[in-house]
Amino acid sequence: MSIFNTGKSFLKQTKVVPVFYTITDDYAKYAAASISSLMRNSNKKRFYRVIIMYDKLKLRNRWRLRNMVSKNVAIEFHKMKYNLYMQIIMRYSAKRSGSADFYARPVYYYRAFIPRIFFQYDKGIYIDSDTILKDDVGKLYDIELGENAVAARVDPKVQAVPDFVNYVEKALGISANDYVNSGVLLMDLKKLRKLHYMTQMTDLIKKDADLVAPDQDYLNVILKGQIMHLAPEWNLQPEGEDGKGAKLLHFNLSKKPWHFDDVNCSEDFWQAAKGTGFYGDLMREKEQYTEEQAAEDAEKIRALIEKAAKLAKGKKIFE
Ligand SMILES: [Mn+2]
Repeated sequence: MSIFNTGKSFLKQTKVVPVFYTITDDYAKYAAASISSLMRNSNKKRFYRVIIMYDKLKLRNRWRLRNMVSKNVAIEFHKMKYNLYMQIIMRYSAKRSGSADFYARPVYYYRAFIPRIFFQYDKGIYIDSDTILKDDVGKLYDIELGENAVAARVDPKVQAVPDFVNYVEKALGISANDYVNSGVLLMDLKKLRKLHYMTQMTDLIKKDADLVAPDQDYLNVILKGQIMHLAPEWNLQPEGEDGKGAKLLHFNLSKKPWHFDDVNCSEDFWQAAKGTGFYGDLMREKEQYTEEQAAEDAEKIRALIEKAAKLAKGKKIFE
């Protein structure tokens, strides 16, 4: 066992709620706020295991995250191995680095490895780092998946933009009423193993298709018809949505509380960030975020919408 494990392996795997984050050094500070909020809202009678998957992560960041460990929430790290799947993903991501390809970093695909790497679990939760828990994540874990492979929320950002709707319906062949956001996933790991999800994904990646939101597009295409729709409260997106009744806030796409002042529900983020060793880093990031960067980020979204519009006019991508 590495010194970065917390020594809580005595916890029975079946009783633990496993929650996965996938991060790089630049995400560590956001993940810290999310994990802090997860702890604060956890059921003190239950045990949770936060598993942070990474490729490269500074020792300093690992220490600071590990130090957040609490009585009922263990924190563990898993370093990604450069196996064949990882190589395929890294090669694919390296090729795509245009302004509209900011969803093409390898870290976005790590969630697909969860069923393959963590055989000890039959069920697990994946959460994006740009999130804040407002309720017990154990309640999300307890939702019955039935015959479905995953549960996720229908993507409100797609439904709000006609070019995205056209893209998912024409280019991917999925109704916008079914296309889900992959930022919060309740996964039936047993089922995903049985479906060879990772292999299916890398087989599609090998086709080298140009997509709008690769990891999310692959998930929707591969698991079509096997995705349960999660209540919006479990992936409430404060940009354009009222935060009332939220169980999980997801600062999806452009409006990040660590960049802007006027972000709905940003007080929830800063409150959670305060309890972590990353508060100063987050404050600094906000101070240093320039108008040029804001313009650049807005341009990325614009380019993404433009790309969606273009791809919607072409053939269906996966036949
Ligand atoms: Mn996100």
